[in-house]
Amino acid sequence: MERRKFLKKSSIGTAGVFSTSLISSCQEKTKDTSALIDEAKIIKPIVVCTWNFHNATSKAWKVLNSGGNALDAIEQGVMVEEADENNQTVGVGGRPDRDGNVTLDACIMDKESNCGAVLCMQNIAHPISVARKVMEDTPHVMLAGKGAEQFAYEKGFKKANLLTEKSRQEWLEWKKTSKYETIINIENHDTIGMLAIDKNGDIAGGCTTSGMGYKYAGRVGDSPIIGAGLFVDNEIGGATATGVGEEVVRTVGSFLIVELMRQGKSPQEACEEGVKRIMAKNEGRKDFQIGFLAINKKGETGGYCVHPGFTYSQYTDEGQINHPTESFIKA
Ligand code: SD4
Repeated sequence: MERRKFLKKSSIGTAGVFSTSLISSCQEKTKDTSALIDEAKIIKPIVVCTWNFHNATSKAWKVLNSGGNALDAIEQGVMVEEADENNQTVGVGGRPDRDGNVTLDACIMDKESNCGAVLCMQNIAHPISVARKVMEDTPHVMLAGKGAEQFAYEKGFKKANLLTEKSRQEWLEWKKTSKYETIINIENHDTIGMLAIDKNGDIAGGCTTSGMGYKYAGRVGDSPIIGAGLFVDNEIGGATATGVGEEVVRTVGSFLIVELMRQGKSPQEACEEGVKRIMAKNEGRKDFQIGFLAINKKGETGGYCVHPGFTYSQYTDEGQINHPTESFIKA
């Protein structure tokens, strides 16, 4: 009895010593990394987002350039796409699930690793703002479905019709030939993931989508999952993803990319490694697109994708540019 107690105590002791030394070595590494950053060389403020959503980066830039913080820039930036009826992968105008219901996913993360998300939420036009309310006003990180919608009403959000006539007509067409089967389409894109650094050098990120078109009812992809569709560590950088979420979830893609940057990779190298990890688990498959976008604490950015075609929009005090990216499968 006494011996068992001793063993238990000593193993806890060992684990304690081990984890303490592990934690302190990690902390040292983190400290070293930031010590290497030459303040004068940091590009800030800066905002980047998936695809060529220049209106979204313009809006975010206005917030950053007038001294606003990265979190406000993210929220206001991605709201531009959520409100755009012509973008059929985000917010109002998004393609419905196979039953004809538009369900939205979004998440947001700040410099202190606070985060909030809504999953599979209907009838609310700005899921990113509801995600922020989850982060700021509840003890939770994620709210899903009816609960998320109810919470949004409690916070003053108004009920909105998300299904536009265009998306409804396309869904009706799809129903004629689809046999009710969801198809993973390599052109399934236009989700917005955004990363920003404000004038104080603090990073935030957000991601918002209507998900895969004609998905099963209740399906949730990577976009509202912290670590998969988005991850921010204010000491290191941030990453976000677009494309077929199932594959991003399987590798916890955005977390992986931030961890690779922590180990010393550039944002570009980290995104390439992230895509390669996914492709290693999908040998021979060519039927899906994924794009990763990353930024590090210095304001360096990178992007990489499975198939050609992924671009990202960037805004700094040098103006706005569109970055094409390289791809794993060549054109
Ligand atoms: C999802 N990743 O729900 C999202 C879809 C997407 O560009 O990114 N489309 O899987």
